Amino acid sequence: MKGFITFGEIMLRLTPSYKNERILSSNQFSVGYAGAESNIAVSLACLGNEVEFVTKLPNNPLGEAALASLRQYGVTTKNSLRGGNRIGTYFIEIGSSIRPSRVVYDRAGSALSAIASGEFDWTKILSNKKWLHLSGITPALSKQCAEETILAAKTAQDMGVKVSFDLNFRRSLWPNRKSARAIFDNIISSTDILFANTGALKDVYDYSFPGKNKEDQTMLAMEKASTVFGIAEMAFTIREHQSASQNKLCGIGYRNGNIIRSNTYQVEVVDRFGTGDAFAAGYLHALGREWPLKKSIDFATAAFAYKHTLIGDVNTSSEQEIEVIMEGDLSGHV
Ligand code: KDG
Repeated sequence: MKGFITFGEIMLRLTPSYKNERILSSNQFSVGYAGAESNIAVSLACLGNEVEFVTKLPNNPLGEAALASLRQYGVTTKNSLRGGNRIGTYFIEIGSSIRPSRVVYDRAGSALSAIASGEFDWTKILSNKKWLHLSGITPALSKQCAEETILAAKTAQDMGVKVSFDLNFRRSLWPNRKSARAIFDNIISSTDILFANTGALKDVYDYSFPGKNKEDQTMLAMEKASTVFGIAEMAFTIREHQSASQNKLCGIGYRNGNIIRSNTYQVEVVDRFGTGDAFAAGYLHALGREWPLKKSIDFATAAFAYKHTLIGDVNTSSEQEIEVIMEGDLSGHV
């Protein structure tokens, strides 16, 4: 068995073409195609892995362009469906100093959100695959997307395909936290590796984690998650805002009760979108390579840091490029 599969929505990403311009006043937008799970697929492909992305896109040039944007990096899409009315779209306004970044979704009724039961044959799609990656965004898109995400996870588990799940809680996509919780619990029961951060766990599960710094809080969160969910492997990110454009980053890895902190990076934030995806892809790549926990979490965090410096959602760095910046540990506490 080999190769990764990711399942989710890839969208048309529109960003004002001029730096610091607002969505409201922009009359020129830069085009990209992205989505949490497709970002991970591209990143895994750039790191040298075999990876397939599964989705549904309209049978029009926008759907074609979205798939082509993945194929250019070597991501295969043979089980992706064509049809439905429209591609999901989102607009991003990159923030600066006192003005936060902003996302406007225009994705209701997208081809993926409107899928019907039975459109994806998960047993066929997952045959001969080693890993399935899912995120908390896809089940938020519609009732059928939630059922499909749960079915994909359960089928993978039954077939011996490892499942990774990134909590990726997007508040604006859910009616309330309770509905997210019920579905996440279901997916997590089939999950081998969990990606998250303390903020997401607090938001969804209302947990609080005392601790003198973010590292202590994250370690407590991981211990709690391992007890509550029975998960043996997790990788969480930690971010400290030093200023609007300077962040200090690290990651914590948890494997069978062992917890390890990664190297620390200070980055100038060019574009924060997709940084968690770069982290998850880095960690999955490390798992595929069977690296020890310390090297795995260091690599994932270096990929996380690298993505902050790139415009767009996708981390296109190679294994060698990430290894070069792994030398840059600041060794401070976050
Ligand atoms: O993780 C980055 C994603 O948030 C971005 O690519 C858009 O998939 C997206 C979403 O639904 O927010």
